[in-house]
Amino acid sequence: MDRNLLRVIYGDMRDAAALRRAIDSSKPDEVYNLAAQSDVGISFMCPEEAAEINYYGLGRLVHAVLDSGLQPKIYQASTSEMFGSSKPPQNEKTPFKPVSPYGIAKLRAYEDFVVGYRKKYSKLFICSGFLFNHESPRRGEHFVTRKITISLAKIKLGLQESFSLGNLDALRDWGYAPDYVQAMWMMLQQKTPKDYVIGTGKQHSVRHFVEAAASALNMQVEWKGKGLKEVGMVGDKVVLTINKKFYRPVEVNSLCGDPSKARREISWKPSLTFPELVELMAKSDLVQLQREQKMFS
Ligand code: G4F
Repeated sequence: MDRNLLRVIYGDMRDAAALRRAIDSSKPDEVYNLAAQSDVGISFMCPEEAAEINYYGLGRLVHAVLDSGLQPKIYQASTSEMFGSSKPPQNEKTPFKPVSPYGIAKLRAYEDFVVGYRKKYSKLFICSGFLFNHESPRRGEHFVTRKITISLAKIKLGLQESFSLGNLDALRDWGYAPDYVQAMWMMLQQKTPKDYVIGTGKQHSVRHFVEAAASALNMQVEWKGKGLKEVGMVGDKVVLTINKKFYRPVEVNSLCGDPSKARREISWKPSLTFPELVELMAKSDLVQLQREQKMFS
């Protein structure tokens, strides 16, 4: 990328004046609000921060746009966590039943500043994607997918013996992050603002993700025991244990997006299957670690 095309403006979702300055000085055609306290587990520990950034932050941003007199199109990152305990498959008509401070803050932001302000300010173009989990080799290491791929790659190279997870049976709809960024852009190219579910339509358990990532690295995981005593073995070695500190106080058990509306109206579809995504992530971590090993040997 040409570095001259990118200008970083310092700011904070908690600072209305900083947001106003960012809008005034960049005069954007499109604004993508991806800023969030995005770790669901952390939101149980820091619920005020979730509200401050994920709810009030969007309010400050929308007001900065309204006060500027400019009319950029705004994309708000909503999330499958807003569906919470609603049964899958989830689509745009599914009732929202969030169970985490993260999901609740995102839902309030959507209801007040996307749906509410769209009615209140007729010239405001604001829309939202209900994005299911989107992953890539760039995913933060505290999210479960990347935690699994990097840990297994380290185990494969003899750099680590084992790692721990929480709930292995949670079901998620995992897709490839660049496809989801494409969907956000497509939403803003529409004439009228509309909201879309973006997901692959397929769900897998955390357990299945572990098995697929191990298999991409030519390892086979076998499960022994039950509950907190369950372990994942490769050959005669325990590579995975369960630690209750990684369980959430309230879990969203089953998410699976129905992206029919996005397929129909903006021709969006995912480009990678689940096994392709897992393999991409696992092999990327393996290659990166091998490169680092060579550099420091
Ligand atoms: O990878 P996760 O932390 O993602 P989660 O909670 O589904 O949220 C992600 O996707 C949402 C939808 O796009 C975003 F809105 C949100 O910002 C974030 O990007 O956890 C996935 C599942 C959960 O059920 C969790 O309980 O994995 C389970 N899990 C089991 N062991 C674990 C672990 N999650 C983490 N982070 N770490 C564990 O050790």
